Amino acid sequence: MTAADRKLLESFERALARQELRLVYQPKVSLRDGRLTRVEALVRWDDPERGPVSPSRFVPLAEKHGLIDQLTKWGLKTTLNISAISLQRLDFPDMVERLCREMEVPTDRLVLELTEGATQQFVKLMDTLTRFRIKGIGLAIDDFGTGYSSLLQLRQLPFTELKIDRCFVVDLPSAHDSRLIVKTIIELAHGLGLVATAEGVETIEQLRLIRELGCDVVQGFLIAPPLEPGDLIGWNEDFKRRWPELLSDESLELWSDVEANALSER
Ligand code: G
Ligand code: MN
Repeated sequence: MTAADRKLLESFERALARQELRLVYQPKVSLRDGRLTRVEALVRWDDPERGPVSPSRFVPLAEKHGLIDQLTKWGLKTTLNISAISLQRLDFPDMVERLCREMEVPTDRLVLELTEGATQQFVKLMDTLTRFRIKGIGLAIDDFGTGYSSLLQLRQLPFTELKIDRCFVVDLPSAHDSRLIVKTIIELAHGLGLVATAEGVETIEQLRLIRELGCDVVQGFLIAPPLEPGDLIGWNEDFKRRWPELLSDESLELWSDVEANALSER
């Protein structure tokens, strides 16, 4: 362990003791019926000296400190971001399974969201990923279409869900090429038997387009920002009312026809 990591770990342990660490939960809803399918758990740590510390820095340390306990206690289907570093340990799937058993949470309720990094290529993690799948744990490929993620992974690795990076979602209403890319990614996901999820949906137009293109699950500020645990039930009640309203615009049909034609003309 480096000196910086040791310091971070010490601060992290202090933060845990002082309860400065918290989890927020961002709903993921079905584009078919607007129902809550899972929540993505996101860790927030505001260190008094460092300020907000990125989960990508402390999550590898956090996993050893009961983080998963807190998540799974929630009894909701949960997706959890996992750093590729912890995946290098072959016993990691066993550890996650053991925690699930201790918390009496069925493993098929858990989906791990993975982002590929420069030094942690998924293809090198085949054994670990396969072990997760054998245990029934789902695997989502996060931020698909950017960074290091590649088509090779989809062919070779046992993913169950593909998350379309928000950079493609942002300009769906304005950019033809983004729409084509998203459409193709969704078809690719479905062809491979994967759930297609769109991240970062912030506007009604984006929501309608992504639904139009056949995406399965949506997540983003329009649906809900990451929420405090106590706010989830209230949000869910409210969203059941909001969902039909989000889609009930007669002009939408006309408009999406125009879009569909434009796409097929390319
Ligand atoms: O890489 P990943 O998809 O796990 O990123 C999750 C982060 O994205 C969280 O920090 C969350 O707050 C943020 N986020 C969630 N929804 C939206 C959104 O609609 N727009 C933007 N810009 N960020 C979002
Ligand atoms: Mn994620």
